[in-house]
Amino acid sequence: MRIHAARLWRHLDAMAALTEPDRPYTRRSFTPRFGEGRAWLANAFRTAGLETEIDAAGNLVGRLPGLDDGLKPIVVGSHSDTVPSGGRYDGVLGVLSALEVAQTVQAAGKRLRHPLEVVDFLAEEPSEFGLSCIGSRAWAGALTRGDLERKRPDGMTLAEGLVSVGGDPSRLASVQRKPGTITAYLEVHIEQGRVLENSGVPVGIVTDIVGIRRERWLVVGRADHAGATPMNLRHDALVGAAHIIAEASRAASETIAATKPLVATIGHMEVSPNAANAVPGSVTMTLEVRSGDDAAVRNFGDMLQGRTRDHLARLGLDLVRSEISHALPTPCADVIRSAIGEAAKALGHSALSLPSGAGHDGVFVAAAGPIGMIFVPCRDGRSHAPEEEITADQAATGADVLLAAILRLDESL
Ligand code: HGY
Ligand code: MN
Ligand code: MN
Repeated sequence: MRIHAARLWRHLDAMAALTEPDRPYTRRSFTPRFGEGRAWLANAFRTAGLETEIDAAGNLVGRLPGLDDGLKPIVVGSHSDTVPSGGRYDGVLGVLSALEVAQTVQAAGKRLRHPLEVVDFLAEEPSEFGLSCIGSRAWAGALTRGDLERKRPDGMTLAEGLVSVGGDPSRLASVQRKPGTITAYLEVHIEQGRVLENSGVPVGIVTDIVGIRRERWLVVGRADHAGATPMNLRHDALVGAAHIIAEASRAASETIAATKPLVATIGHMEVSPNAANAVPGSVTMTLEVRSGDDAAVRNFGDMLQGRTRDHLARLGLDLVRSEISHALPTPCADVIRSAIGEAAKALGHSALSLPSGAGHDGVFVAAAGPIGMIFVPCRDGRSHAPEEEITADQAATGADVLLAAILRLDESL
């Protein structure tokens, strides 16, 4: 049994067309464009014969019953939201590969032993509410009351956001997937790095998913007139922020040769009053730290604050830090990694094992059962950019390996 490569590629093109026209490819969660993508997916799920609903956490879930509905479901999926001006394949390749598997099984007249669930998880990318993996976080029972009260810039709360996409914040407990309630979770994703492409290997077997910590850093100085304020009397928050950013990069670069290197990024910043003729009075930025070493991730902020404290004091600046989110490094299950390796081999593809430097919904789905991920190469390792590119063959390989791995796990678990 093989997937229908042309249909998968056609579906990828159809979803790529559903983007903010001036910023391909942008389908930000909780926006009308995202809603268009959801409508397309829900229709495709139903057309494929999946019993389809939006769960209380805003996830789109399509179900195929199994021969033995007493068995826990095999879950496959990813996310259809994007970062701004992001990629054409990040996330949506996994959702459409999962749909393709369901369509292929249906067309073959085969009924799996296990129920099969095809899922588009809500808001895997950091949303305007400042939180990522919203739908899968709810499955892990980790979406807190405080999270639901988070507001995005226009004042909408996350609770209201969930309702806007068809969820129901009052029923989140009903979607929690307790430990042992899924047989396996598998996700196809582009590597978003260069290892597979540089190795000339078409299939990646993910060993573990990196841990990610995000903190809000507020640098407080004093807004002043940019012309009338002498340099020695300024408390310029952006000068302090620049020092923090440079020091974060230096400190993270020192770990490059570590067994589990750490990366640090400050990719989001708001300057106030953000005027050419005003000395910046405050800067709010997001410090993001990732590593397979959770202790290093947890300690980085304190270390960085220590390294910059004197410099900020000399500038007369204060610093206010707060945690946004902290996700643990998550191992992929050996049983699923083996099934992926056997599937690739049976299909005549070479495969290599590698960690994921990107975060994924599997980090939260792992609370319910064993997870695994299949990577396919992307050109020059580019992602989170419009240049993200894969070939139809690479897309088909990922979906074929997903199908073959599911058939193995369906028999063996
Ligand atoms: O940020 C990530 O690692 C993922 O692409 N959301
Ligand atoms: Mn992404
Ligand atoms: Mn992704």
